[in-house]
This record gives sequence, structure tokens and C-alpha cells, in this order.
Amino acid sequence: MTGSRNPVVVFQYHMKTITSSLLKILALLVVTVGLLAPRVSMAADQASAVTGEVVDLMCYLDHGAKGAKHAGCCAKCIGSGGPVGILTADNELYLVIGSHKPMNEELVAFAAKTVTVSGKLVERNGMKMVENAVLQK
Ligand SMILES: [Cu+2]
Repeated sequence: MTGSRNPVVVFQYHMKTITSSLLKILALLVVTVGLLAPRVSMAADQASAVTGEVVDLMCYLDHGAKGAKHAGCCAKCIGSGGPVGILTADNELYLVIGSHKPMNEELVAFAAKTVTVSGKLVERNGMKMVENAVLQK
């Protein structure tokens, strides 16, 4: 990576890193979910779960970009650290954040795809957010 500023190269490098750490996380998640399955289903009540399309907020808020034909751009925007959100079937838009840290690396693989996250739903000044979000799918 030394000296290379080509955004495509940087993006590909990050995708490789992201993919390998994602696989580790997924493996860990499978084990954890298996062990905690009864507790998780009890804790993940309807009020604290959100299902919808993973969108990059830069493009969605600016010009409503979403769906399969925007998937590439969405992955690029999320991969570069842009804010990531979930758009529900009812057109509710949530900023999605992990436990005091971004979830971009985890969600980039799901750009423009439908996911469910559980977490704490908050709203202030008309802006909605899922925090401490945990990817369910
Ligand atoms: Cu985009």
C-alpha cells in the first residue's frame, strides 16, 4: 500500500481486508449465535429490530439512490467510510452504528441487500438511529 493513492487499488485492498475479517466475524457469529440462540431470540424483540435495505446515506439522502443498480456505488461509499443506514419497507430511514463504532466493514458486504439488525432504536430531532446494532443476517 506504500505510496499508492489510486482509489480503485485502495478500495480493492480494503475489500480484501474486509472480506477476510468478515469471514472471521461470521465464523465467530455462527458459534456465538449457536450458543446463545435461546437468549438472543428472547432479547431481540420486535421493538428493537429493524429490517430493510442497507443504503449509503450520502447517495440515498442526496438523490434517493438505492436498489441493485446502485449496489456497486453503495459498497464503494460504505467501504470508504460513508455513513451507512437501513431503509425499511415503510420508508423509515435509520442511521446504523455498532457499539460506539461504525459498522461499515461489517455491512459493506450487504450493500443494497436486505438485512435485519437488532439494537437500541433512538430518535432525536427527527433523525432515527439503531445503535449497538448487531447484524442478524
Ligand atoms: Cu453511493
